Amino acid sequence: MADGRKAAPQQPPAGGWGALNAVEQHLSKQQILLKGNRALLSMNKPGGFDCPSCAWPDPEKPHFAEYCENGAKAVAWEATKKRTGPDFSAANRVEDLKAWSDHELEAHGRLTHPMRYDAATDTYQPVDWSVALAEIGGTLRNLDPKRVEFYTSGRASNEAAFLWQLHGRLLGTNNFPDCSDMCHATTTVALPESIGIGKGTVTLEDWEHCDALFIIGQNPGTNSPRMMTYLHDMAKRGVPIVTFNPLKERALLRFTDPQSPVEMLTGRGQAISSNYFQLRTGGDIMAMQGICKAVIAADDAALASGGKRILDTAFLEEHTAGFGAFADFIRKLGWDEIEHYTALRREQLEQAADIYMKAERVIACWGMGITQHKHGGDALQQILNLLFLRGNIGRLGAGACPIRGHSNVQGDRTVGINKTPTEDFLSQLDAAFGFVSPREHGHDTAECCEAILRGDVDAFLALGGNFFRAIPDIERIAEKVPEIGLTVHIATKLNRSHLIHGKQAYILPALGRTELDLQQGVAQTVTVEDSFSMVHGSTGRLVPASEHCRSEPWIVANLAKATVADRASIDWDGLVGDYDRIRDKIEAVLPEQFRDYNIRIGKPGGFRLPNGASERRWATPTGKANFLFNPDLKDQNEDAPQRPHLQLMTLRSHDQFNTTIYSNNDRYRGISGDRMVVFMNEKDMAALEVSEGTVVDFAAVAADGIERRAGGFKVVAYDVPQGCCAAYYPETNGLLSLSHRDTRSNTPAAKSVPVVITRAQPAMSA
Ligand SMILES: Nc1nc2c(c(=O)[nH]1)N[C@H]1C(S)=C(S)[C@@H](COP(=O)(O)OP(=O)(O)OC[C@H]3O[C@@H](n4cnc5c(=O)[nH]c(N)nc54)[C@H](O)[C@@H]3O)O[C@H]1N2
Ligand SMILES: Nc1nc2c(c(=O)[nH]1)N[C@H]1C(S)=C(S)[C@@H](COP(=O)(O)OP(=O)(O)OC[C@H]3O[C@@H](n4cnc5c(=O)[nH]c(N)nc54)[C@H](O)[C@@H]3O)O[C@H]1N2
Ligand SMILES: [Mo]
Repeated sequence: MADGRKAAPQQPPAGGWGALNAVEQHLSKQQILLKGNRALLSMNKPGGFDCPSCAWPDPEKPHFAEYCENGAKAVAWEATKKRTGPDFSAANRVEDLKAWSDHELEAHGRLTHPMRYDAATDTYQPVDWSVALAEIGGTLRNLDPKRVEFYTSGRASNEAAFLWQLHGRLLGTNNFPDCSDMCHATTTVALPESIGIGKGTVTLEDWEHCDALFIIGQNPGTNSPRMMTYLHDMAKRGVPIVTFNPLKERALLRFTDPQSPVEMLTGRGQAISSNYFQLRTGGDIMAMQGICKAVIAADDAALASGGKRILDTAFLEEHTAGFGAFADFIRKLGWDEIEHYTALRREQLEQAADIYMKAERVIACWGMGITQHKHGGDALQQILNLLFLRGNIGRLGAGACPIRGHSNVQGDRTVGINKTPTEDFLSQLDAAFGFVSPREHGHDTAECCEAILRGDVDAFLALGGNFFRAIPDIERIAEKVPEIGLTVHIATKLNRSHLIHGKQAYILPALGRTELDLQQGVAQTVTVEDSFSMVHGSTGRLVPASEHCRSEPWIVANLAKATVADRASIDWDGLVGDYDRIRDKIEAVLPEQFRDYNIRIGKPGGFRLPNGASERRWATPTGKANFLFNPDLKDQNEDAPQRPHLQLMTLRSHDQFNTTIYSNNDRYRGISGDRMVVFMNEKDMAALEVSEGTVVDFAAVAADGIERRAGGFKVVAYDVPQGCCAAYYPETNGLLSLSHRDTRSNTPAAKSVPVVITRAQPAMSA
C-alpha cells in the first residue's frame, strides 16, 4: 500500500467457530470439560457468579449462555484442576522460578496453602494460617503507617475492598495504590471536571436506543467481548459505528455471532464499524476537535442561511459553561494542523461529523487508547465537548461510556479505595466504626512506586493482582523490593510479583469468584459494580481449589484482627460470618448510594448507583457541564527530548488477561506461538532497514535521562499508521518510565512510549 500499511490478511471474521473452538480448547487444557461448562451456564445470571473477566454489565434477561470466549478462558483458568502446592514450592528456589515465563508460573495451577518465604532455602514453605496472620500483624502493627502500602486489584469484591480500606485506615494510612491508577484513573479524575462524576452516564437501555456509536481507543472483541453482541445487533440495524483506532482490530471490522446459526453456517459474519479511522497514536484530542469544528461550521452555516440549527442550543444555554470560548477556539483551528496531528484527512473527520449530526442519540465509549496517555484527561474532555454540542448526554440513548477493565474496579473505588477520600466519606466511616481515620492524603500506584524507589516503604500488601509486573519501570523498582521489610500477596495463582519479595514474605491463597464461599455453613454472596454503575450479587458455586483457601473478606478481616484489633471495637468475626453485615456497614457509610443494599441486590440485574450527570445534574463548581480545552495542546507526544523513531503502544493479545497469559497466540492479529513481536508500518520498516521477521531491540526515549531497553522483538508488518508501532504488555513494561504519565491522574502513558528501534545485536559469546 502507498502509505506503507500492510493490507489486512484475508481472514475470517472475529467470533464464530474460532471462538467456540477456543473455549473448548481452554477448558480441556485445564482438565475441566464438563465441570467448566456447567459453571459457564450459571455465569452472569441472577443467583450465579459474575464473570471474573471484564466489567461489561449483565442484561436483565440473560441469554441461555451469557458468556464470551474470554470469560470462558478466565473461568477455565480459575477452575483448573492443576495445583501449586507445598511440594512444588518447597522444591523450587525462587531464584529458579524467576526464569519461568508469566504463563508457566500461573499455568502451574491454583495456590493451595498459605506460604512463607524461607531465606535459608530460598523457597516458599507452607505455614499455618494462624501463624502467618500473627506474624504479619505483629510486624505491621509496629510500622509507621505512612510507610505501608495497601494495593488493590479490581477483581476484589465490594465487601473485600471495603474491609481492606478499613484495615488500612485503622492502621493509619490512605496509601491505597490501585490497579485503576494504571487504567481508568484518568477518567475518574478528568471526567468530574467536565460533568461532575467520574463514571459513565449510560445503561444497557441507552445502548438499545442509541443511533450512532463512537468507539475511541478500545478493543472490545478481545477485552469486553460481550459488548460485541450489542455492536453486532446495532450494525445489523444499520446504526453507524465510528471507530478511532490506529490499529485495525479484527472484531471491529467483522464479527460472527457464535449464537447466530445462519452466520455460523455461512461464515460471513457482520461488518461492525461503518467507518474506521486509523488516526495516529495520541491524535485523539485533535480528531475530536476536528469533528467539533465541522459540526460548529455546519451550525454557523445553518444560522447564516436561516436553516435548522445543528447545535442543541437549549441544552448549551441551560446546561453548559464555556461554550463561547470553546467555539471561538475551534473556529480558529486550522485543518492543516488537525490533519498533521491526527494523520487523518479533513474529509474523514467531516464524514464522522456528518454521522454525528444525523444521529439523534449518540454514545461515545473509550478505553485505554484514551486514558493511557500523558494528556489522557484532555483527550476524554474533547469527547465530552463533542457530546455536549448536540445535548448527547443525560437523555435516553445518549451519553458518555468509559469501558472499565477489571470486573469490579469501579466498585472498589466506590467503597473507599482512594488515596484522597472525601471528608464526608471519612467522617461516616469514623462514625460507623468508632475511630478516627487519617486525613492526610496517601499514595496512588505511581507514588507508591516512587516511595519504593526512595526506600520509603516498609510493607507492601496486595489484595490480588500482579503489581510488580503491571507497573512501569519494573526493572528499576524490582531492584529495590528486597529492601522492603514485609510483602504480602493475597492471590489465587503464583505470579512474578511473589518472586520479587521483601525480607519477610507471604502468599495467602484466596478463593476465586467462581467458588462456593461458606461462612458458618451458609453460602455467601459478594457484590460488584460494572461499567454502567449497576451493583449486583455474585455467588460462587464450584468446589474450592483447596480446603486451605479462604475468602478475601475472611483473609482481610483476620489480618485486621491480627493487626489493629485494639484500635476500635469491631466484631470482625461477625462481619465475616455473614456478608450482609458488611453490606450494612457499607450502607451506613454511603447511605445515599447503597440504600437498602441487601434487599436491592436480590433484584435481577441488581440496582444502579445514583448518577447525577445521567439526569443532567452537574456536580461541578459551575453547576454546569463544562466545555474544557487547552489551546496549546495538540497531541500527546510533542515533548520527547530526542526525536524517537516511533511511538510504541503496549497492548493486550487475545489470549491474555492483563499479566495472566493464557497462551502465546493472538488469533485476531494472526500471531501464533510468540509474544515477542512488534507490529510496524512497512514504510517505517523500510526506513529502519528491517523486514518481516528481523529481530529488533527497543531503547526508550524518556525525559528523565534514564536508559531503558528491551530486546528480542520480531518485526511483523501491520496495518498501523506510519510513526506508530505496537507490542505486548507486560513484556515491554521495562521500557515505560514512571514519570511518563497522565498529568492529572498519574496513569502511565502506556500507549505512547517514544522508542528508538535497532537491529538486535548478536548475543555475545561467553
Ligand atoms: N480478555 C481480556 N479482557 C480484558 C483484559 C485483558 O487483558 N484481556 N483487560 C481488562 C482491563 S484491566 C482493561 S483496562 C480493559 C482494556 O481494554 P482496552 O481499553 O481495549 O485496552 P487495550 O487492549 O490496552 O487497548 C485498547 C485499544 O486502544 C488502541 N489505541 C492505542 N493507542 C491509541 C490512541 O492513541 N488512540 C486511539 N484512539 N486508540 C489507541 C489500541 O490499538 C487498542 O485497540 O480490558 C479488560 N478486559
Ligand atoms: N505497559 C502496560 N502496562 C499496563 C497496562 C497496559 O495496557 N500496558 N494496563 C494496565 C491496566 S489497565 C491494569 S488494570 C493493570 C493490571 O494490574 P493487576 O490488576 O495488578 O494485574 P492482573 O494481571 O490483573 O493480576 C493477575 C493476578 O491476580 C491474581 N488473581 C486473579 N484472580 C484473583 C482473585 O479472585 N483474588 C485474588 N486475591 N487474586 C486473584 C492472580 O494471582 C493473578 O496472577 O496493568 C496495567 N499495566
Ligand atoms: Mo485495567
